Amino acid sequence: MKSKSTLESIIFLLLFSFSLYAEDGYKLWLDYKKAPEPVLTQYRQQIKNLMVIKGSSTLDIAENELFKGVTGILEGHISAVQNVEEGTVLAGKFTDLQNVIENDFSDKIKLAGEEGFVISSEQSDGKNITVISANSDVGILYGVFHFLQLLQTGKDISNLDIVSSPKVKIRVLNHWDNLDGSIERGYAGNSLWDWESLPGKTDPRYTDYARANASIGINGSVLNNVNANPAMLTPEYLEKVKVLADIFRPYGIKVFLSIKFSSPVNIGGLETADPLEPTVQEWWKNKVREVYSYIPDFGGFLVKANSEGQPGPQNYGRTHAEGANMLADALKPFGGIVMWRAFVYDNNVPEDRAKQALNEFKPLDGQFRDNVLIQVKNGPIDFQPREPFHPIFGNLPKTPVMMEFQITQEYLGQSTDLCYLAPMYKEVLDADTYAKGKGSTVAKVIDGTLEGHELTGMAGVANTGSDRNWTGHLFGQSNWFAFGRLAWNDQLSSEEIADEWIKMTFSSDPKVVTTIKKIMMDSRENSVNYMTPLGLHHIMGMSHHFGPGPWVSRGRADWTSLYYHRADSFGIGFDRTPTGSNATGQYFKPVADKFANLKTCTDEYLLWFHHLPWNYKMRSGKTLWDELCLHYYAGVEGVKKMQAEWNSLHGRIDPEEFEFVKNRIEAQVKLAEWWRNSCVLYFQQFSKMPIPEELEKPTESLQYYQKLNYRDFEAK
Ligand code: BDP
Repeated sequence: MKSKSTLESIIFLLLFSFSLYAEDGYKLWLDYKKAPEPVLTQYRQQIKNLMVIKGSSTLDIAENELFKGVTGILEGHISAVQNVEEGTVLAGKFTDLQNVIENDFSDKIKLAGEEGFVISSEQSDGKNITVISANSDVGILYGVFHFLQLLQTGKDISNLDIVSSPKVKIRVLNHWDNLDGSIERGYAGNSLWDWESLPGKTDPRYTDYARANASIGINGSVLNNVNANPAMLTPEYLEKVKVLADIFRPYGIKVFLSIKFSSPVNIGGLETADPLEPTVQEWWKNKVREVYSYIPDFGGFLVKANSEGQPGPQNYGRTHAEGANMLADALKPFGGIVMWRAFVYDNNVPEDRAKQALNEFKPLDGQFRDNVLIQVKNGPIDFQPREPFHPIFGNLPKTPVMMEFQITQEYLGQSTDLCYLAPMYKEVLDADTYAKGKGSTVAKVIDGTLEGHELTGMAGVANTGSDRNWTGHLFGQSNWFAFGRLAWNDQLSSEEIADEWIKMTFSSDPKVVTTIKKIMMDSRENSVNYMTPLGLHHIMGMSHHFGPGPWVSRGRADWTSLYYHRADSFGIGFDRTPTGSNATGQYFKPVADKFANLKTCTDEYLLWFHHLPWNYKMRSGKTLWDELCLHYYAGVEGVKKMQAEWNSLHGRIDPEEFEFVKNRIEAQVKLAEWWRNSCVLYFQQFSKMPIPEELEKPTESLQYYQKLNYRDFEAK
């Protein structure tokens, strides 16, 4: 009896630890699960064998992936063939396939461009085959991943005719990783890069990281924090960087580095970093040459200069253009680029922070070298739950402007909250700047079509770390995924991307897909509601940026909450109309008027642009105060709904993943309530109006909520 129960518990433990290992989130969206019926039977009829025309390490990777994927999805062994047969999936460069395929598809392959691919159902010698082709090796790798995605998401593959190419050229993750292994605004453990053990020792995760990125078309990694340590450019570190670059290369990923503008002084022994000083220019030229001696395909530099205390050209009375151009000149002979950030604002400048970046950069339009991109955060303040699009978009017609999205949820509940960010990314990409009349969307600014720029890019501040599941919250993976998918194709909808990710990550069970999609699609609006509804912004806790902090009043004015919400006995909100800071005036005409006019400014941006009385009558007919309360309460209710929806999936997805997310949402409910109670009670001090009767009142005092420690709200 006793021994039996021991045996049982051993078996249980074994099973449990197996499942622990199997479904701990490590595999991301690349866990090639068996396809459900009826598609499984169809796929088995259509895919009989595989053939990859090789010739490079990238193509070896493509072949391995194709085998691994198809074997998993079809749950069976698939053989390699040397000649095409009926049902072959054939992958290879266009030049190698031309003669095998009956139809001429040279036009399609032209459209695919340098990195894109073609996937089509073709005939070869009367046999039906599926072709994955491209002009480059990495294009084939992307094509293979896309083909596998079609299978993972149950798509019909009988009549394929796909041509796909990326909308932007530079699709890059920005890692805010420090050399000591910590990550600024990282919520998934430590840095993936183990600088200590590099270059001697590598980690299989470096390869898995590269593979995951390649699977969604990401082609660059900025390895270190924008608040850069100058040591990054020393030979000691360049040797380590080289090892990572060598691992990433066959996956089509280029390495970039953040640099500290004062490096010539910090590590070069010079007395100045003045960009117009010949010795400084020489120093950078030599340094860049040295970098390329380690990494021949090095991507270039990312620069945070004259921003939040970082040194820059202005320390020497020079402009951002002069600083950027000096670096651009050094990189140009090697094909490198500069991504120069526009995240600049200064407490000592007596101007609305939201206006400062455009004021700074507008006069410089046309002065940058052709290998410089200006990297702009999606909104004019700082990765808030909701911001109007940054007025720089459309306003620097002569300069390539790239997007900087934040994937790590610094202001969106970090790794405690489930918040799917694609709707936020899309909101900005789809916004119309009217720079050249109707239809001048931010997406068109970014992908270069509005002004005819060749150099284009999109950056995402990464949420990856050393946690087994990569991103802390399992749903953080969906944001990494969504960023890559949108950088490839900004026309995809949030729903489509969610649909793909759910099927690839969890299951194709319709109940699972519908339920999770609903949760994801509602999640961001819920966050906005319990954090910063109606256009409020920057009212989070000081420094850690996690919980509520509408009361934050100490320190630099533009880092306080009071600066942004401006609540007083009259009302609340930041007047950015012509009677206030006139930030609305930075937008093109119809947009400027839309934001400035109360009749046309939508509720989402109301308090971003207007300071309004507490009893202001909203579109709903309710007072501003009542609406504000209702939004805060709706946010919490929304999370509770997500909780019930998630819990309804019990038994339908992997138990470990189920429990993990369940726990996180429990923590999120508490966090949302903390935000709601704090903000409502805090603002009530000014409005002096009652919380609408139908809403359940906070049980404690404002002082109580104010004293709570944010760490107690982090999901464990
Ligand atoms: C802010 C972050 C800070 C970053 C800064 C930036 O709080 O850690 O250094 O952005 O983007 O949101 O430079």
